[in-house]
Amino acid sequence: MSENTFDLTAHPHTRLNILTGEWVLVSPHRSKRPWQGKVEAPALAQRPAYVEDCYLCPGNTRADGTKNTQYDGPIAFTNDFSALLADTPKGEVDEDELLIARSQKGICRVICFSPRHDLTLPEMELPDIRKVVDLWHTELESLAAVPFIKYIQIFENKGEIMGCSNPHPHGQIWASEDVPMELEKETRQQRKYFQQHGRSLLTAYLEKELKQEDRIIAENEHFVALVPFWAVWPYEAMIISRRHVQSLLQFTPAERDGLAAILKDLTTRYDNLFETSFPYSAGMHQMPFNDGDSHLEWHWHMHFYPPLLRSATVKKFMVGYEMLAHPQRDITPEFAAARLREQPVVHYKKQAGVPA
Ligand code: H2U
Ligand code: ZN
Repeated sequence: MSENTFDLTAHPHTRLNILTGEWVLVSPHRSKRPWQGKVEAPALAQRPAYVEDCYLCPGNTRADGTKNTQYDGPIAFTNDFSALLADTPKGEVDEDELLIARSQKGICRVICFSPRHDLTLPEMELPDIRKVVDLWHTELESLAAVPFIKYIQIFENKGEIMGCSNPHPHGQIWASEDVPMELEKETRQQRKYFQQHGRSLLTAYLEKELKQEDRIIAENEHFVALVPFWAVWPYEAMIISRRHVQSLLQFTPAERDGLAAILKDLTTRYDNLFETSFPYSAGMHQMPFNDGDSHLEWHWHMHFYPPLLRSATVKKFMVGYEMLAHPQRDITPEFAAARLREQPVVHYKKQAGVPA
């Protein structure tokens, strides 16, 4: 190929995130820099299945004095240190359009994925991950029944590096009175596309990705895991439902099984990549609730934002140009997808014979 022919695999370029309308700078030529790969021993140490002073283990006392039940599947409870509260008084501040604030009501929940302190999603058995999907469904349903709740964010911070406070496998749900910024952006972009083309943005995008194949990580009958064309984090991924549904509440039992399976598949590949418990922030995006709109433009999906770049300890920093201008990446999304695609779907600890 001539030096002057624009090539996505060789020349610096920007890519558009069609879900947010934001751009990322891709510098593929920089990943050709020589790098003496840091090889680390795989993290094989098992944590104990129960820890006496863990706030989340069954039967233990939480930070606020509440005693956990002897639970044997996933459980949810109201966050003892909720960032949003249901009884916040209504109010607004607007000082000459310069100092603007408004009150925000909400509900925060914590979900323990398993009674076992030592398991993470990829190490859990499929039927147990399916129970987490079912609990997300139950929680979503009951929070959506609260009239003042407009958006329900289900997410997981995994790993110390992501600020996760406790290794016991858990996630969170924050439900708020307003639709948060990321969701405002995604609603705007999806609505524009749906109005212009009469089908969901992610239906069309998924069709293109399945045809091109080079950013696909894994797929099953109901879901596809891929590295989005506009990924910012080195191994960023999305799970997209093949069916255009607005929320998790619309998934059939077979789709719930499919979601559990693709979650196990993707998170196992992540752990296998650097033979470590792969840290990330992940969460699902779906329609806002209780705003009188059926949000047909919305297409359910999950985002995974992992910080690791080259090994279990070398992470990407979002600094400098990225804080001041816009995000940048070196390895291409296509390279990242190929690395994840080639990973085995059996967890590396299982391969090494570490007892579960
Ligand atoms: P993170 O690990 O993502 O920080 O989530 C843990 C949440 O669990 C955190 O929001 C809550 C914290 O407030 N928590 C309780 O509600 N009770 C406890 O006893 C410990 C932690
Ligand atoms: Zn999204």
